[in-house]
Amino acid sequence: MIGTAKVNHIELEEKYGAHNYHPLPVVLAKGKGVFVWDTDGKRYFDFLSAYSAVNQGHCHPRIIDALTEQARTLTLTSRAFYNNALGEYEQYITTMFGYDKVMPVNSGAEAVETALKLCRKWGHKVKGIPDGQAKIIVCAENFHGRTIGIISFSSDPPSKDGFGPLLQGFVTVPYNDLTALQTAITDPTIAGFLVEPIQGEAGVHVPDDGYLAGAFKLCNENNVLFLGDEIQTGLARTGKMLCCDYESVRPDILILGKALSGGVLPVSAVLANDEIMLTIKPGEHGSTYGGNPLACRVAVAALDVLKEEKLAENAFYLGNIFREELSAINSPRISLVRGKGLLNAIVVTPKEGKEAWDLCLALRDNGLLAKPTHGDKIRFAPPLVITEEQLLECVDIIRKTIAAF
Ligand code: IF1
Repeated sequence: MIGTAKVNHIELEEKYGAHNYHPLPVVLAKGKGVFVWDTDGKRYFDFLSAYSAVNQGHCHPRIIDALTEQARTLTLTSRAFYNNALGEYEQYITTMFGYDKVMPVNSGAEAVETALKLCRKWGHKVKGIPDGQAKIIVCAENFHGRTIGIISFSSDPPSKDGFGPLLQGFVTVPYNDLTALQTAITDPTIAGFLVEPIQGEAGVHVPDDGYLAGAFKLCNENNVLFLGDEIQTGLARTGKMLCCDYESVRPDILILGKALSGGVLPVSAVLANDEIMLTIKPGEHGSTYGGNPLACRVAVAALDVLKEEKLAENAFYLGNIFREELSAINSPRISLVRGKGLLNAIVVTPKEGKEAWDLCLALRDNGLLAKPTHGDKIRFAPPLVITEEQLLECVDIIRKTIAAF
């Protein structure tokens, strides 16, 4: 509150903030576990989880304690010097995921860009692709971030139109299509294949069983690196620690972000073995905040919580119940239910001008927050700490809202 007048937060954002989002009209002020509260104290189930960044639930005490403890001690040294948190974190995360080394960075897009640089560098130094000629295969309908390099291979016009000139060196193949990948991958200048195990932004597009394993096999057979973007699907979201675990695929370059910090501050990571990671020498890559002590302590706590609270198992178990219950709502308005673990989406059939957005407004009024993606799809992704009882309560909210829709 400024003085006695009630601050109109939406007006302030409208007037003073970039208009690069179209938020659902709700102003949040507090978060705890699966719940968020608005400025009027109304409670909602959060079914977006900040795009899967708060898998551990809002303001998880273990993570907040790690943050506050380190925040009072040492927050940032830059990598010009060593510090007593980075090495321990690096050992922890590389041991947990089974890689020789980790490159610590901050945002998801920064991690994807880092992975692309590592892949190109390896392509040149190890595979022997002439400098400047390395190509990376990407999938249509991908979403890997918003930098100019990444949008250069987006197939979504709003993400790329008007931002040219774009980066070259990418080949697009249809997602979930091994034949197309097989045709593209034999080109000797291909250094890598970048893929989301499930396409989140495209509306939770789950590939056929065997797709990831088949793609991984094609990469191995053609000396091409498999780059797994697990920024949204990783860290227990889909019912396994990594979505690639469903098919025992171990990406040559593993990309993590979002829930790596439990929604507390931007932390991302790129993991790879020495043959790839050591192609980058001192002075060839970096970042001011990459590997800062605060991020290291928070990330260790965030990963601990995933394991100790068995959040992958919970997501696996509750995800099946969620999809069963949603599919049983045989409403003409829901044309599809798909997902893995607690990353799910429904496709809403518009009727009399009412579409997914309107359904989300009605869900908000009934105490559940979700957001449409690509027009007609609604992604449902609650924090993985949700209980069965809470999940069934949310199914009732969704069922009731759709019935009245
Ligand atoms: C927005 C989407 C989700 C990601 C994958 C890299 C990044 C993301 C698989 C980049 C980020 C966020 C970005 C946010 C909305 C959200 C999103 F709709 F954009 F696609 F989750 F599905 N790889 N996804 O999902 O990570 O740089 O944002 O930390 O840009 O609107 P970031």
